[in-house]
Amino acid sequence: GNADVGLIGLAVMGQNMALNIADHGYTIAVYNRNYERTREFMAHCERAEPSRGRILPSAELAEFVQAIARPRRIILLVKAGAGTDAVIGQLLPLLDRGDLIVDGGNAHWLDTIRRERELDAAGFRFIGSGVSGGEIGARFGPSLMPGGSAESWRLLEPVWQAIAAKVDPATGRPLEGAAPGRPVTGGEPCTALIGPNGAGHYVKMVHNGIEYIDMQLISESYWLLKHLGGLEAGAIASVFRDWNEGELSSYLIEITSDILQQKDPSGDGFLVDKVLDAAGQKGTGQWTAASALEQGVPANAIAEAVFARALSAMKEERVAASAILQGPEVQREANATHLVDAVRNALYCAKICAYAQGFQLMASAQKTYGWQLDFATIARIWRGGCIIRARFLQKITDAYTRDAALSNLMLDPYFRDALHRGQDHWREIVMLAVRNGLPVPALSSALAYFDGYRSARLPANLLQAQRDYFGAHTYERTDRPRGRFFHLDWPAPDRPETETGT
Ligand code: NBP
Repeated sequence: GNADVGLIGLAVMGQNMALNIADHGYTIAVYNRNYERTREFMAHCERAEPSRGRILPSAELAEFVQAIARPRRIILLVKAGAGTDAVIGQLLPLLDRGDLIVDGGNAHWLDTIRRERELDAAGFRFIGSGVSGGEIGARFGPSLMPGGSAESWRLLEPVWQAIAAKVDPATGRPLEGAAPGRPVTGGEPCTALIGPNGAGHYVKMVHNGIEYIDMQLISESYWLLKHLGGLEAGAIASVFRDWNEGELSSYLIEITSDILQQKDPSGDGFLVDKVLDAAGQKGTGQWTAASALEQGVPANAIAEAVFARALSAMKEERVAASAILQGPEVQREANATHLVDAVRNALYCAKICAYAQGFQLMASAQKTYGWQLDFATIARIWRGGCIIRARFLQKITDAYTRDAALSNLMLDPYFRDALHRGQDHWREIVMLAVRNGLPVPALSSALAYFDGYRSARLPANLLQAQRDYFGAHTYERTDRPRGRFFHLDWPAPDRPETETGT
């Protein structure tokens, strides 16, 4: 065969990525379990896609494999989990040693570690790659986060660099304007080898966790402007449009502005006011929070964003409770201009903390899994293509370029100064929300993280004493070196304090 690449799974993501690859001049063999999907896709290509001549459909998996030049590069975009294992199992007997399988699904990183190990032992290559940007990203330039060996990456790199989102190196902004058959050329591609085995999928997962908190922070800000400022959706759209001109400039702020100004196509008023307030989730936010708990990394704002979705989903229970549990009357703020400014600062400060948490989580995971992550590069490839793309990410790249070993993003001079500038407003906003009974779990937990992280002393002295009291868990002393542990028989304090071995 002489197709340059193969792709399995022609649902939304697979179709769009296949077209992206073909638009970049590659010949691509495609296969889907249910052939009807393949037929529909090819019919669409015939109607509307200039690159259709480079897309080669197969009805049979063996025929598909034979159509691809060796060493083969085969991209999987099937439902993550059992679907991925099933496809790999069917493929293996048809492949030759040295062929490369690339899993572009949202796999759990531990599955990716396992698959890479199993395939490597059998003589095959495997890359688990995060793909971000939804269907539009897949079509015209996603952010791609591959994990695998350097040799595997050499096979995939030209394709991944070609199809990834491109960023203007001078401004750090995504290059736009791609259309079917006319991809964007030039610019820095939003992809780089993240690390071995599961590193790419782990980083993609953290990206999604950050996406959860970014969205939650924006939603809380909208809620405060609505209830404390008394602004209607259309007015809040203008606020977000202004914010999109400054340091908050990002894809999520931009689409929020679009969403808020959208009128209800089937009635009066704004559509957002009619959308049911019950959030769904597909699991990557939950994985991020669970991984943070497992690693003992305080990513509390990211976890709050997952819990906030869970609480929102209890719609009927909340409606029933709202008739029973009472809070304060909401008092409008007289000065809307000040409110808007204060909310903007609160949002920006909390966003810095949220990203600090995401990067701390990755810093911890790399120790656990033996990766060496380059945080400047990770922020760099998130500048375009993905859902969290933002001007802000250039600042993160700059911070890790200044100091690759930065222990926390908040300590970088740029972000430190931003937190110092914004924190009065941030505190004011959290206090206003609390006083008015408006829930702001993300804005307030990020503030608790900031205040906790910058506190040389915390009340854990008492907590540790409690642990020693009921469980003899011992304590260290502020007036003794770290690593020396003491115990007191608290109910009988005339017994002497003892120093224990460990
Ligand atoms: P889905 O996640 O809905 O998966 C549908 C595809 O998986 C179809 O091609 C289906 O084939 C195939 N499939 C299934 Br289900 N079980 C299979 C099996 N046992 N053997 C072979 N094929 C099987 O598609 P998607 O939304 O395009 O997402 C693809 C991947 O990309 C997923 O892992 C997803 O998590 C990830 N992702 C999605 C997005 C997004 O925005 N949607 C973004 C980033 C990553 P069939 O037609 O025969 O049923």
